[in-house]
Amino acid sequence: MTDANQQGAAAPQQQAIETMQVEERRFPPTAAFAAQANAQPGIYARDFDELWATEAGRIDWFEPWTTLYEWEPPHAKWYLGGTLNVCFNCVDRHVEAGRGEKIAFHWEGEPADELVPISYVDLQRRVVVFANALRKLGVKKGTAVAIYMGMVPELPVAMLACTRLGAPHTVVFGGFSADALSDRLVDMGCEVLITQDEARRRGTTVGLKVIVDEALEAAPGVRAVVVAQRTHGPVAMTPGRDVTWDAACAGLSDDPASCPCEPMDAEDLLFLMYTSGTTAKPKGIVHTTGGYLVGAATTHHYVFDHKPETDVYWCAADIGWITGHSYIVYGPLANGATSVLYEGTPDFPDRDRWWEIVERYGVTILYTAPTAIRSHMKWGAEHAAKHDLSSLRLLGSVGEPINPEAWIWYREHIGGGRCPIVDTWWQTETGMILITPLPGLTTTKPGSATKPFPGVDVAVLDEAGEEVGPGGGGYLVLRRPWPGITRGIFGDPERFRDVYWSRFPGLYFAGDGARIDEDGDYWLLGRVDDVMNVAGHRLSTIEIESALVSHPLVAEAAVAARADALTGQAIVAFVTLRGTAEGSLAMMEELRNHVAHHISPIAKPANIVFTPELPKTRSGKIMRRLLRDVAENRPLGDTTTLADPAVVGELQERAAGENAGEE
Ligand code: 7RM
Repeated sequence: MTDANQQGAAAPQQQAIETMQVEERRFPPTAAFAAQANAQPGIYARDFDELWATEAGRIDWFEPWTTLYEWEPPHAKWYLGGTLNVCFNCVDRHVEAGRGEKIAFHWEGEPADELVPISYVDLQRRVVVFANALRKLGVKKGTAVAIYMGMVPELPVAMLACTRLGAPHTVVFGGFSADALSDRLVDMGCEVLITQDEARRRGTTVGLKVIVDEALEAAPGVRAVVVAQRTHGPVAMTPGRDVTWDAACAGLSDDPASCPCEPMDAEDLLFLMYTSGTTAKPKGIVHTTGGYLVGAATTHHYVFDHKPETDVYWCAADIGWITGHSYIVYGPLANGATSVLYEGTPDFPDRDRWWEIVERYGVTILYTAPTAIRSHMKWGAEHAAKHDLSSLRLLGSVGEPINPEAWIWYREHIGGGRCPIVDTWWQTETGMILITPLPGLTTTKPGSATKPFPGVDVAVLDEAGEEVGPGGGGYLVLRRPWPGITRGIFGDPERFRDVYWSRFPGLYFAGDGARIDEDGDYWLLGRVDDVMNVAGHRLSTIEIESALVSHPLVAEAAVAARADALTGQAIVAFVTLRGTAEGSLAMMEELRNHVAHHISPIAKPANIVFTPELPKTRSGKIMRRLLRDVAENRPLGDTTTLADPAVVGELQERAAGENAGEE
């Protein structure tokens, strides 16, 4: 604490966010990968208009577009005048081209004996029947539909059936609370809800329909509920409103001609994806049809170096997150991919489940989140070592900055030291990957998302809106539109301007901090709301967390600030240890010194709370806002989107204990 104070008094800094981490490891592409890569030299030099006009050719248009884009910040439109159908592009055209027998999804249930290969023609039949069922329920172009399911085959089928009819959907994470669900149903004006009886989770079942029934008390606009029977568990059915999936589909045609793909305008609403703000009501992020699909398909092709004939691709995210929309469903299917779709958790029945899956299908491309990688690190490399992972040729990361230690572990223990890693930065609002290595071209650095995707114009600005030079930290902005950019917040244009466009007028402000290094590579520093101010130094969370994670006994760490009389704010670290290691005062001292040595005494946590789990969202992001509340002994804000709400209660107790110990 005194170190920080002295340093702060001696050297107040001008930077918007200070950076201290030095990472010198470099991983250039191999010649063999480069030779076969989808991204070839010259791609970064492509003209913006040429690039997005040419890439639009990946998609089949019913009517060709006439204007590439229109841009009047904050409003963007792409491929004006074009008409298309997303389901046609993701399903029908592959069948028509003779690729109907190709596997679209290797679906695998949580019970390991449920393996269902779904070919493109199977997918088409399922989608057509279900679209016919929705039509019978009165769904047509423009009808808002909600989907509240786990990772069952019916989930992508329901999404594609909606897009076939031109009905916009919102997918709500299976397991969100009744309140979270009803807020979204009401905000979008949903008339129909598609769900399942129960979801399977870690060997037990979680009732979804029972949550739906509670949610619908507050969402009277929903007039029909379709219930897929995943477990055939007992559920209450409301006559006149609820119908099982099978009953809704009974006797209906699976002939594509019986339910043609609705031609949609490029700018018609495709879906809403709600993101929870801190306390305010969730924002319905709008995505439209043409630009979104071009953006998802193009980035999926180049970033994952995807080869439809030979790759087995696995994005191990949940479809209820934007990552699942763009990189399990729409991007990969538009590109005719063969994917793995897995229902369960990584540690059920055992901690090698994922590696068993990689071996079973010969997965070549794996895309996951740092939180999952850190869990596997915590469990130990021996689980991966039991399986043949030699099919893997490319690894991806998304969702949070990846700690360099986790990046190296992923490369060594999962990628066998031979696979390029793409650390992909993007958001619900961006719809598609925007900052990423291109495998075969980019020299990667652990912890850096490296370069903007071709055609994407990114900058890092200081408080005053000036560009910061190499090495400086600041605010990440986008200066030009891209096809997948959100068209707004559903029903709330003012909030849209306010949240994203008012900090730097005319520029899209992502809410993230970033630094650019001497090579022009980007290092994401986390949400600017999480930046801490210690004795006049503005510190990002990631570097301190990564310093902690680089200690051999630390599995995972998150830092937050609490008020401090001397330094303004003081850092509190929440640390999960590996294996059987125990927290102690000696351990705390060791970790504080470790941070001091690895980055700077300024960054030394004032205290450390040891905890078996950190509070995370369903998509695995650490909720530092809640940690701030815990560190400050404040009542907790909204916890409804937590993966496991019990975690914070326990944390509060531990933090109270630690604080008492300090005094
Ligand atoms: C795709 C997704 C968006 C926020 C974003 C960042 C963080 C995502 C990375 C990352 C550093 C990454 N959509 N984020 N990817 N930070 N490096 N590769 O996560 O809407 O759920 O979240 O996630 O803070 O603003 S999201």
